[in-house]
Amino acid sequence: MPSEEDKDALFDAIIDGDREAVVRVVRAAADGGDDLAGLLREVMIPAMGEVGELFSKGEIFVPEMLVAARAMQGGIDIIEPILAGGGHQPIGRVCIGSVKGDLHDIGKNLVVMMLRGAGFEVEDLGVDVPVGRFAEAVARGHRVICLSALLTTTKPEMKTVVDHFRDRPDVRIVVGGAVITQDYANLIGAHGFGEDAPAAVHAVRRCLGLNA
Ligand code: B12
Repeated sequence: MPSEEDKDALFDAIIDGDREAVVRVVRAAADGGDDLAGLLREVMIPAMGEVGELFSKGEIFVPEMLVAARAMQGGIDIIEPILAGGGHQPIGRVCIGSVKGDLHDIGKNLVVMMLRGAGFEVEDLGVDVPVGRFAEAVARGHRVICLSALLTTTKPEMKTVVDHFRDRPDVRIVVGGAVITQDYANLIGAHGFGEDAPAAVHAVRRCLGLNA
C-alpha cells in the first residue's frame, strides 16, 4: 500500500477533482506493485462517498461532483487492465448497463472490472440504457443482465426491465447501486443483488450455477 500521506493525497485529489494528482498516485501504486483493490476499497470509493456527503450538505454542486467523477475514473482507467487480467477463456457472458435516465457509471465500471477480473466476458452497454437495448443484448445471446441505478427516480426502471423478461425464465437479472437493497431486489423479482463489486461477482456466479 502507498504511504498514509499518499493515501490522504489521493483521497483529497478525488474530492478536489484533481485528475492529474489521482493519476500520479495511482500510477505510482501500480508501478510499485501495491494492492490496487485495497486502494480502491479503502481510499477511492470512500472518497466518492465523501463527495456525495458534501453534495448532500450543499457544500458542493453538480459540476464539482462531475470533476470528482472524472478524477476517480482517471484512477480506475489505470487499475482496470491490471485487475481485469486477461487472455483466459471466459467462464460466462454478462451484459451490464446503468438503467434509463441514470448517468452514474463509476460503480458500474467497477462491477465491469471485477467481473472481467473474475473471468467473465462483459458487454458494457453504458449509461441511460432503455429496456429495448437490454432486449437486443438478450437477442444476441446474453442470459445474464446486470443493472445499475443510483437514483431514487431511476430505480423503478429496474422493475420495467425485470417485468419485460418475466416470461423468459432463462434470463437472469442482477441489480445493484447505492439506492438498491436486497429487499428491493426481492420486491421486483430480480434474481440477484450485490451491494458492491465483489458481491456482484458472487451474484452473477450464483445466477449461472457456478459455485459462488
Ligand atoms: C459522482 C456522482 C454524480 C456524477 C456521476 C458521474 C459518473 N460518471 O458516474 C454526476 C455529476 C453526473 C451526477 C449527477 C447527478 N446526481 Co449524482 N452522485 C454522484 C456521487 C457523488 C458518487 C457516485 C459514485 O460514483 N459512487 C462511487 C461508486 C463506487 O459507488 P456506487 O455507484 O454505489 O457503486 C457501488 C455499489 O453500489 C455497487 N453497484 C453499482 N452498480 C451495480 C450494479 C450491479 C449489478 C451490482 C450487483 C452492484 C452495483 O458496486 C459499486 C462498487 O462497489 C453520488 C453520492 C454517493 N454517495 O453515491 C451522487 C448521487 C448518487 N447523485 C445524486 C443526485 C441527486 C444526482 C443528480 C440528480 C443531481 C442533479 N441535481 O442534477 C444528477 C442525476 C444525473 C442522472 N440523470 O443520472 C444523489 C442521488 C439521491 C437519490 N437517492 O436519488 C446522490 C446520492 C448524491 C446525494 N447525496 O444526494 N452525480
